[in-house]
Amino acid sequence: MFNKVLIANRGEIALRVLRACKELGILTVAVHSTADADAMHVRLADESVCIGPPKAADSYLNIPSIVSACEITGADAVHPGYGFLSENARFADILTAHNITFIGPSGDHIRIMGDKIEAKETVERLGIPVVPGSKGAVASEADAARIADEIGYPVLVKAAAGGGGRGMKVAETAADLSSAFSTARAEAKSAFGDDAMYIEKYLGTPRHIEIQVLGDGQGNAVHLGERDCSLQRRHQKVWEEALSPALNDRQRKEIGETVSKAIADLGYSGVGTIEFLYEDGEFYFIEMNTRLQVEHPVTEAITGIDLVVEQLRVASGSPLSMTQDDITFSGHAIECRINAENPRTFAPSPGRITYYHPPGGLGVRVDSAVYQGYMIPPHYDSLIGKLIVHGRDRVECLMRLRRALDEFVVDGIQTTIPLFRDLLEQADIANGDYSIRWLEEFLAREHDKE
Ligand code: MV4
Repeated sequence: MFNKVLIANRGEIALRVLRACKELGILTVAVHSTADADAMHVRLADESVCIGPPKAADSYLNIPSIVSACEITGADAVHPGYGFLSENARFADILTAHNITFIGPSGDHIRIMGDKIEAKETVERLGIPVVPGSKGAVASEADAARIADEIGYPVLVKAAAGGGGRGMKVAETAADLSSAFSTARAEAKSAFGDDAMYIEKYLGTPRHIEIQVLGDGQGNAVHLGERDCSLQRRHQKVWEEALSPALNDRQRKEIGETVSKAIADLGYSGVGTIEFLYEDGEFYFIEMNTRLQVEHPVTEAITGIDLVVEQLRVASGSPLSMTQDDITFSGHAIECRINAENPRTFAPSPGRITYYHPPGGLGVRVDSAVYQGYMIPPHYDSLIGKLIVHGRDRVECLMRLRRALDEFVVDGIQTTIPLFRDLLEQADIANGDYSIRWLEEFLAREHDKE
């Protein structure tokens, strides 16, 4: 196992990683920008290094500063958390070249999954079902029109370098294709400097269901069930739950086994998430994330497995400590993302937390790095915490969530907590009856009421 791990992140995820390291007897190094000198991850780490000014590009994304911090402190591994450098293949390669372990998959696996065309080709070869669409990149508008006619409208034009919804346009009919293609392509060119495009059948009202996997790079892999992340706003997840209200045990076993076999065959090491759209009983792969995800605690709640501990174990060269038969799913878990935002407009609301009282009790977990008196800096994303509740079934989980939200007090700033109280009043939420469109339609209805 590692002696000392540097955590190349901030906020709640830096704390999450730090906790796993401490429980394994590993020393921790925090890095921070000048804006984060008072942050909790800095206070709780064994050592800390200031790596630059507030702007992320100059600190948390500054590879030379982070490598220097490793050399100064003698860290033998780096955990990247999520966001920032967590899916940067060059960072993984540079650390490896410096004899520092990147706690994550190989640079090559990150690179493959970062190119959405290559990712799709790769997983399709491994037996994972994908969305019908172009074979590889689409060269020209004429090519696009021919392929779209074959697939049938509506179609979605996507950027190979995209993900998270950027560089994506729907063409409802053949008449829309030319403008959809050129708009999406121009967007991709300016956002990513890469205008390779592909085309897919557009699915109208799917759910977003993702499968958590864990591989050891030695030919072993397991799946840890799915998370339903359909409740999103502008490609930001708001509420995640496990297991999905839409799947039965037979479907779960079938897609889970398909995915874990593919991940084993790929020789993948570390945690990963295979994202699917799910519509009319069918799964369609869209992307793979090669990092630990924000919503990983719902999977931890229903499996009892510490995903960060598993990351540390496989990154240090241990084979998987479990087989698929060791993994069972118990009860139901829901995560609410608590953002420092206006709960109606979602405008950021940084500032000082004047009073803070998190909920507690059986089945309640709060992952957060804030505290009473903490000043939320305006430079980073607005996630200030996650409330994760676990119950024996979904009904108990919903009741516990309502109770926990009622206990939660965050004063001095605006948060998304009131949104979750409203969501719990909705019959569709109580019934688990929602698609990727549900939340934006709900917010539009609420807006019209005012
Ligand atoms: C799609 C789709 C419908 N059909 N692909 C959005 C971001 C990127 N991860 C993939 N996305 C989508 N791909 C096909 N063929 C709809 C979306 C999509 C979406 C997906 C998951 C969660 C929320 C979403 C919101 C809008 C669009």
